[in-house]
Formats: sequence, C-alpha cells, structure tokens
Amino acid sequence: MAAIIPAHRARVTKLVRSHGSFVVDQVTIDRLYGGLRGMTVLVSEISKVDPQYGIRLRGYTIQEVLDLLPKAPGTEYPLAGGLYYLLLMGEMPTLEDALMVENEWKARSHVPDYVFNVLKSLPADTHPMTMFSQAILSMQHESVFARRYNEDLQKVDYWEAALEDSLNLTAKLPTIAAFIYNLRYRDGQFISPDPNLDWSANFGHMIGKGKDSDYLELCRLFFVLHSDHEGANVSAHTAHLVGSTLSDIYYSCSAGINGLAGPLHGLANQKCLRWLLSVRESFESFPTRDQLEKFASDTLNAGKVIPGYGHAVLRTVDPRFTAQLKFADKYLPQDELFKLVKLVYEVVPDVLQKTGKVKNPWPNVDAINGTLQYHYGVKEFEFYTVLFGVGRIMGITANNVWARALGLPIERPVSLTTGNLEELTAGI
Ligand code: FAM
Repeated sequence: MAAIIPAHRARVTKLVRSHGSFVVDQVTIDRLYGGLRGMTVLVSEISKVDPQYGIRLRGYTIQEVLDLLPKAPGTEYPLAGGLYYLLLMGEMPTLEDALMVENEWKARSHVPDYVFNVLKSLPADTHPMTMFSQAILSMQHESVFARRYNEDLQKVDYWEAALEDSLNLTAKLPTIAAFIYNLRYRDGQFISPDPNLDWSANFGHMIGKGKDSDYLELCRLFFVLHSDHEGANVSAHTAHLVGSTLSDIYYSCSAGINGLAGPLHGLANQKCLRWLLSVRESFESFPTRDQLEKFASDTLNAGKVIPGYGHAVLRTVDPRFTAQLKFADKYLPQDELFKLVKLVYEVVPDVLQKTGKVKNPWPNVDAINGTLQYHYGVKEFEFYTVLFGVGRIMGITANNVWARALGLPIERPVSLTTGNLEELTAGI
C-alpha cells in the first residue's frame, strides 16, 4: 500500500484542483425529506453499486470476483484473504497474496480474555448484534491508531495505523462471532481455531461444523458476498462518518454494526426467513403459485413489506442472490425451503410490480441468506446479521484505511429547518 498510495493521492489532488467545482448531483427538497435517496454524496475507492449490474468490487462483478479470486486447494469458493487484498490494493491477488493476508490474520487472531468476559457479563438473552457491537467496542483499548495519535502520529501516516487496526480487528472476527454463537446457542462450548483452515472456514469449524465441508464452502461464499456495497449504505456510511472524526476502527466498526442491526438493513435477512417459514406454515402442503400470490398480496394489504425484495439503489436481481441461488442449486436442490425461495422468486416480483410504487421488485441478497444457513442447522435467525457484519467489516475497514490515506476531512454537512425551506421557496 505504501507503494500505491502516493500516486493515488496525486490523482485526487489533480482531480480536485482541475474540476473541484464540477456539479455531480443536485440537492432538492424532495431528496432532503427522502433520505437523500439515490444522491451521490460520498467517494469510495472500494466498490460501486451499478443499478443494472449490482455491486462491483474494485470494478469486478460478483461473478468475476468469485471466478477470479484465489481458492485454497480442493475448495470451490474464494479465500477471504484474497478478497481483502483486492479491496485494499485494487488488484486481483495471486494465491500467494491471498495467503499472505490469511497468514497475517492467523498471527493476529488471538482475542483478549476481557472481550469474552464482557460478552459473558451481558444478560443471557442479549441480541447477538448488541454482543457483536460490544465486543468490537471493548477492543478499542487495543487501538494502535488511538495510541499513536496521542504520541506523534503524522497525518501522512494515519493510514498505516488504521491498517494495523484493520488487520487486528478483522483477524479476530470469526472467533468473536463463533464465541457469541456458542455462548447464546451451544452452552458456551469453545472450539479453538484450526490453523489449517482459512479465515472464513474457521468460523464454521468454531461453531462445530468443521466436518461439514459444504457449510465451510458456504462460509467462504457468504463473507465475500457481504463484504461491501459501496460507501453510502447505512453501515458503511455510519462507519465512515464516525471514522471521519479520527475515531479509530473499533469505534467506527461498532457504530457501523449498530446501523446494520436495523430491520430495513441487515436485520432484513432474519425477517425474510421468518416470512418464508410463515408461508410454509400457512399451507398443509407446498403452496401453489395462486396460493403464494394471495399470501404475498395479503402481506402487502396488511401494510407490511415483503422482506428480501426491493432495494434503494439496485434495479435488477441482486447478483449476490443469484450467487447463493447457484450454490443452493448445487448443494441443496431438494431442500423444501429453498424450493419455496424459488417459487417466491417466480411470483413476488409481479405482485410488487402491480402495486405501482415499488421501484425494484426483484430479490436482494436477504431473500435467500437465511434459507442457506437454516439448511445447515444454523437456525437462530437473530444471529444471521452477525454473519453479515463479519463480512461487512472487511469493506468498512478497507474504506477506512483509504479514507485516512487520502486525508479525508471530518464530514460536516449542514441542516435546515422546514421553516428555512419555506422561506427559501416563498413566492416561487
Ligand atoms: N414490499 C412492500 N413494499 C415495498 C417493498 C417490499 N419489498 N419494497 C419497497 N416497497 C414500498 C416502499 O415501502 C415504499 O412505499 P411507501 O411509498 O408507501 O413508503 C415504496 O415501495 C417505494 O419504495 P422504494 O423507493 O422502491 O424503496 P426504498 O428505497 O424506499 O426502500 C428497501 C428500499 C430495501 C428499504 C425496501 O425495498 C424494503 O423495505 N424492502 C424490504 C426489506 C428488505 O428486504 N430490506 C433489505 C435491504 C437489503 F438491501 C439490506 O440492506 N440488507
């Protein structure tokens, strides 16, 4: 990174000097009241959601990422270490590059005991996302950035300390997530990481699924798919905003995870599985298309959304949904719930289109996430968003390192009152 950052800084400086006043987007009143929906307000070096093609990570589509990233011998899905290299460096890694990151993670994977003690001291029925956020926040104590900032850290070197923190935090995520799962759902059984397994697969191993190689493959797929979805979604933007104050990675990621915990964002995958199960329970046998159509319409008429469908930016089937659909077609084609996912995919877009207001009637990643976990016996819905978060922190931290490398300032837009806007528009 030290070799590529100076050239990138020069590119940004030149762009701002030459075209600093170029108008990228417009702020209108409907957008101010509409959650800034679709407005371009941030720069991310890492990824971009194309409304028609879905997320591109460093320019690569999801299918390209899955095809081109290096895999461990004898496995089908990529090493997360390779993905992290791609996010940080912007170029497709070799197997050696991917293993370099995996080995860095192994060397940094030890989780301090006090983190486990914090988790154990929480009420037993604490939401796993609260636990995840608390575990990350408790490790702020370890921040290299915070310590060096209080010593003599120069602005030009911020990124290096941020990278140290990022590697240290990401290295520990599978162990922390597995500890939360085991504490909540497996009587606190603890399984140490297997040094022969990669980062993603180790999560599966530590929750007792080490012998199920298909689940380990799902872990490899899942964490890669959830890593980043450009910089302005709630979890990424929250983390970016907090990081812009020079709060360190731990503060930023804990904040981002709190945003991910909302039902319109990361929590949607648990809502989606609940909805699918309620469909299954409502019929004595597998529903027909007509029955499902009526069920979906009833959901809308009750004033509820159909979880797993729609997106603020995407205007097509989420390629992360398609990638998991392919996985399920190969590994669990006979699973009843998966068959229901496919029927919903055939029926629901038409139902949503008929409302005339849903801008994207197609499935997003959450329409299938939970079904795959459920198949492999990870049936605790509340936990699914933690898995999402483990992947997402790869993107959040990569963005943070680059934000510090480019010396981005504190984010501070301004707000207006309705009265101010009425004054601005009076007489028009
Ligand atoms: N079911 C029913 N109504 C829906 C809908 C759905 N799946 N998706 C959108 N709409 C409605 C939406 O509520 C809004 O209605 P009102 O005007 O009455 O408020 C209208 O259609 C226009 O909304 P939009 O512009 O198409 O979507 P938004 O950008 O406002 O919202 C989502 C995007 C994702 C919040 C929305 O599609 C939704 O609530 N989907 C279901 C929940 C879900 O799957 N969330 C997961 C998001 C995922 F990407 C993630 O972060 N993990």
